[in-house]
Amino acid sequence: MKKRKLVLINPHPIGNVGEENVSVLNQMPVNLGYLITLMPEHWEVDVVDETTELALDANNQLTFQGADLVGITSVSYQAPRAYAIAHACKKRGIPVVMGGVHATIYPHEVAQHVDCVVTKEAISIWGKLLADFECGQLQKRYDGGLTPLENLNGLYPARDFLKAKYKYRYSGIITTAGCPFSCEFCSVPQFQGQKYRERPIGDVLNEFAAIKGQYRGLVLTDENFYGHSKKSNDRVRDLFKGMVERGIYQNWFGFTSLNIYKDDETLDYMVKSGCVGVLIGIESLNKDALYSMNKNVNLRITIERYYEAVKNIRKHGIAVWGTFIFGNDTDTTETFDEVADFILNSQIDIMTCGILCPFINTPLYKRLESENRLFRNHFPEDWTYYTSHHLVYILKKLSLPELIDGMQKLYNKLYSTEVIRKRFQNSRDVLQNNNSALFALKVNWDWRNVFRHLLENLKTLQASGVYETALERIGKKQRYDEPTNLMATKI
Ligand code: B12
Ligand code: SF4
Repeated sequence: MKKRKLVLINPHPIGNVGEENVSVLNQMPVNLGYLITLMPEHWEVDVVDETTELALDANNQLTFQGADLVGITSVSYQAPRAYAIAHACKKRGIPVVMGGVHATIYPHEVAQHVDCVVTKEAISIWGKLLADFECGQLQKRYDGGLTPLENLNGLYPARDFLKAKYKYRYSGIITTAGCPFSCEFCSVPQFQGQKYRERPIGDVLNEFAAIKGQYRGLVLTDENFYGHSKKSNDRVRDLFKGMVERGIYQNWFGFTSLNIYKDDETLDYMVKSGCVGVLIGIESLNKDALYSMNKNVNLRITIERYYEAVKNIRKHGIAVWGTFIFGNDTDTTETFDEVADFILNSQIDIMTCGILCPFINTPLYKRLESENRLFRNHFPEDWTYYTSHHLVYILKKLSLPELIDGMQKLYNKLYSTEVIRKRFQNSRDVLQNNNSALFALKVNWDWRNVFRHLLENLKTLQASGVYETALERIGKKQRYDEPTNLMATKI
């Protein structure tokens, strides 16, 4: 059979500083790892992860040779870079397949830049796509649908292959997928579906066991590993209990919601299985902001219980990593102090934050578009701003200088060397778990750099005059929430 070569690419816009710059988050692209596992024997594979090595040289020529087919993964902010790579492939006559979040949510745009678009999860159609390609019948679109996670039985991403090339120290592992909620800003319900899919725990345990000790840490790629019902809560307790019983100790962290705080038994198994932290989307301390985000999962717990929740999780030796969103329509100049006080008083171990981001086709995107508030909407170029580390719409109650001042204040209160040190001391004292405390320190340290870039992005926006022009266009002077300047709109 004719030998063929596939090159898989994780694109990265040059100069972007985001979560990929946090050491514990800079992990191998497990999505590409699944595609590699599914490759037929007569295919040779190479990978280019642009967070480490560029796929294009200074003249926008490909840096790799010999590909018969190129596959690119992309979330929205990576799309312009993905298209630049696809154009370079086209010049060399190499067909390109693109998949991932952006291709799933915005396939008609992607189709203008590549030969073949794969929507949703590729596992079920990847073999067919390759076979079609081999007989010259590559189709323009394949829809992989949502994979029942029972189908992953024994199918693990090709971690050894990826690690051999880039020496990754962290990896991801799937235990569930999907989310039944529909927060206004989030792409997950559209992309992974609203059904909460659970992978059989025996299979997850086998995968954990197969890679035990090979990585400094694993990230559970699930949106919420704890789940949304008593049944899923029981399942996940059995998973961590299974890790403990099988002696699979492995440092890991995952995303969940605050409601896990009441489940002492599960928290106990979690820490015994190696859990160092839980990342929780707290998003805001303002009830109206949570209502407008449709963040029911937090509203149910109630903001008043946040302190108790943080305290109880920490009591088990697990670091609490709270994420916050700024730039909400209800945010005022007071919001930043309120959040900083909450972080310091509740002693949350890690706080990371972003600017509200209207990811494509989310309810938030549609609302801001209908209110004429988006000013980064020259696509595809402007997708690079859709990371949560740029402002892309006109703020409601805040002016841009007020947002910058507020974020700067937050930075000063939480990220000075002295405060980071004090918080580390507190993590060590309270968690009584060096792994968790060091994990928190590492993230805080790396996040300080990401936060500086976020501030820089806002200041660059202010200096560019783009925000002022956007305000003028809709007849406002400083913010959306002020009377329209009719003179300006007439002009
Ligand atoms: C884990 C995770 C992370 C991890 C790891 C990311 C990584 N590089 O591996 C961390 C925490 C580092 C992270 C960072 C970021 N993330 Co993130 N992340 C996720 C999460 C929760 C799961 C992704 C995952 O690993 N799934 C498991 C793998 C196996 O599935 P998959 O990626 O979907 O791949 C399948 C298909 O998509 C398809 N496919 C994918 N690629 C390709 C390529 C080809 C050629 C083909 C054929 C098919 C194909 O087939 C795969 C197998 O079935 C998703 C939400 C979600 N539930 O999907 C958000 C999500 C992808 N992240 C998001 C964002 C915004 C980010 C950041 C920009 C945040 C920031 N402010 O910095 C950064 C970007 C970092 C980067 N360079 O990618 C958004 C993207 C939204 C959008 N429209 O752009 C999502 C959807 C979350 C959300 N709230 O909306 N993320
Ligand atoms: S933010 Fe979390 S809870 Fe809300 S829809 Fe997205 S994944 Fe679900």
